[in-house]
Amino acid sequence: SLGKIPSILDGKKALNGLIPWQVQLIGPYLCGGTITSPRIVITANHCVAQASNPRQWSVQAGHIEIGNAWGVPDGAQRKRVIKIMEHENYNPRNNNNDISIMVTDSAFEFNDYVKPACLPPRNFKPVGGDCIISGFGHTSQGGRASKDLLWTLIPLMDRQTCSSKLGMRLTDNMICGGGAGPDTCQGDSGGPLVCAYRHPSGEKQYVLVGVTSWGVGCGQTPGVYCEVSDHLDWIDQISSQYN
Ligand code: 4AZ
Repeated sequence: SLGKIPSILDGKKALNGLIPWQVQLIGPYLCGGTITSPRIVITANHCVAQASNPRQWSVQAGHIEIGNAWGVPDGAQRKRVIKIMEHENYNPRNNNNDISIMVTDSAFEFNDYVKPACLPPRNFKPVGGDCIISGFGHTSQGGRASKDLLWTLIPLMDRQTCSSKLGMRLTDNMICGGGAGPDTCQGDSGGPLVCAYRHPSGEKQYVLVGVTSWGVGCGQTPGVYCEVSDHLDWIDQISSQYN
């Protein structure tokens, strides 16, 4: 089993191919993202709100060590971003609708290490069970980015409890996970929160439930995620243009 490494916050090192939908955005800020179809990456709108020119960004998939501007490691796939669709109702004051869509210049080649995450069914509300967060973000509050892709399990938390723990009002597009303990932190933003879903066929799959968005510090209070199932029509509409 994997050793415990000080984390995403309290995360474990991802083995190659464990989180194949995770990408790292290479650009002005350290952020994560999720591949949902060959040319589509979902990320947080706050990652691109101050850097909305697609030429500033590329995305790297298929690698579990943090990338940089200087070269593409063996086995990794890096694509230029040609279009960024910001959510038209993103609110920078409270991070409502903190989701944006990136379109890459060409299709990712799916293999053992690069695979899309499934979108959740409409109105999917994961209940109970744990979800997975992942990223190259800071391993402690005010700390440094992780050299390795880290992941951990977190439980979701109901919005009311979360709101009272954060002392903040939450919109109904925000979902909370974690609490004291494993958590996302700066640099994990835009990355995936996936939860297990039992497909009608009986098969269990992980679906993209949230986009890492914000929190009050790291590891002390719940992290807040933008709820993907609220934005399925928009995601489908754009994705279908880039098949
Ligand atoms: C951030 O700064 C950030 N603990 C992301 C997630 C959390 C806190 C901060 C949640 O991008």
